[in-house]
This record gives sequence, C-alpha cells and structure tokens, in this order.
Amino acid sequence: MTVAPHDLNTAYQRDGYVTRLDLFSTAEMQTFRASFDALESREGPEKCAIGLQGRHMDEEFIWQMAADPRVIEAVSACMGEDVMLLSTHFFCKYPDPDNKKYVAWHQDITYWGLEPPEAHTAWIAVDDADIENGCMEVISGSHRDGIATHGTSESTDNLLSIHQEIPDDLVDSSQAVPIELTAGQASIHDGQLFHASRPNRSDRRRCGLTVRFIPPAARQVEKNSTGQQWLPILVRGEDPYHHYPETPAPFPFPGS
Ligand SMILES: O=C(O)CCC(=O)C(=O)O
Repeated sequence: MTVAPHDLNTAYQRDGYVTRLDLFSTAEMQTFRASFDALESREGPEKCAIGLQGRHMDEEFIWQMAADPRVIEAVSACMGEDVMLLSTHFFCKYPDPDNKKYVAWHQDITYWGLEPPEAHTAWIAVDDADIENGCMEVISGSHRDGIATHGTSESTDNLLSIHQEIPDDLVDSSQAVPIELTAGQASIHDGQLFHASRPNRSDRRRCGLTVRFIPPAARQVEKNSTGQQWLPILVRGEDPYHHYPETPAPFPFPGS
C-alpha cells in the first residue's frame, strides 16, 4: 500500500471511497487473469457478467485475491480493525456495441439486509477499467447523506440483481467521478456511496472483482437481494458478536 493508513482513513471518511491503490503486481495480475480466463471458458461469458458470486469458496484464486493481506490491510485502514469477508462478486462487462448494459446508481447496503447498515467493497481491477469500457463512477461524499429510497429500473439492461436504482432526481450525475484503474489496482467504497457504471463502448473486456467486507457488528436482519443468508469469514481482528455461524477459510490464508 503506498498511502499511509491514517491518510487513507481520512480520505475514506471524507469522500466515501479511495482509489488507485496499487495492490497486485503486473505478474500477479497476469496469473489471476489467466485463472479468471479459464473460469470464463468453463462458465461462459453470460454467467461471468454478474453470475459469479461467492466463488471464493470454491475457486482458490478468488480467495487469494480477496483475502490477500494487502487488500485486508487497506480495507482495515478504511473500516477498522475487525473485518469479515462477506462475499465476492465479479462485474464483468463485455464489449457492448448496442451500448446497453449498465449498472444504475445505487447504494450497496440497501439490498444486503444488514443492521447496522455498514459494508465496504474493494473493487479489484482484473482488466484495465477506464471511461471507454465503463469503469465505475461515484458521487464523492454521498455516503454521508443517508440511505436513498431506491426504485426499479424499467430496463433489464441494468445489471443489478433486482434492477434497483436511485431515481434520477436524487443523483447529480454531473458530479460523477470516474474510477479509472489499471489491472492490479483497486478502489474501496463505502456501502452507502452512490455509484454506477455505464456501458462498455470499447472492444475490451472490463472485469473487476468486488470483495465485500463488514464489521462483525453488522448482523443480517433480512435475506439479501438474492434470497441468501450470508456466511462471512473473519479475516482480521476479533468477532465479539457471533452473529453468524463460524465459517472457516476455504483455503489457506494467502502468505501463511
Ligand atoms: O463494476 C461495476 O460496474 C459496478 C460495481 C458495483 O456496483 C458494486 O461494486 O457494487
């Protein structure tokens, strides 16, 4: 991590996100990308677009990315000492000549069923992500304005699980900040931050691994949007709450 933990925390509290964290080297990313490419050939691009969720439990390379000490350290600098890995989810946007598939403005926390409503996401670039191929965009500081009532998009081209969206009149999209990353870099965003992404207008794939984290205090009070119970894994610090069944790490901790 190139930024001191204190500075990372200050920026995160203020803006609701931090970005361009240099986490994985080019060589490490080539290896991870090759593993993703192999998974993609087995599962097919349709599934890979948004259908690979929670696969850190059976694909070791995903666990290695998600639980890497550099990821956990950066996340911990943002959210605190006690960290549970909630889930992982690829957002893989393929070249989209019809300019259709997008992610609507939303706040993650509204559909995860957590109380208190706190979660944090590391978005790790598997491929370079830029404006042309539909990188994530955020509204800086929007995590401080509370939870917005979400509607449902008329279009099923909104890739989100239940097509949720913040209505246009609640988002000043002229203030959107593009989160451009090169492969191996990551951003971290607060679960209450407004974020979205536009269609992939390039001829390049744009794949990112989102890794979701919660503090142990956040218990599940409702099913999440895909109807599941979460099974988070403690990856740093202590869990004094025991809200969840103890779930062991599926593979050895990276670097152990
Ligand atoms: O990768 C994207 O385009 C959107 C990611 C996202 O919505 C999320 O991390 O919750």
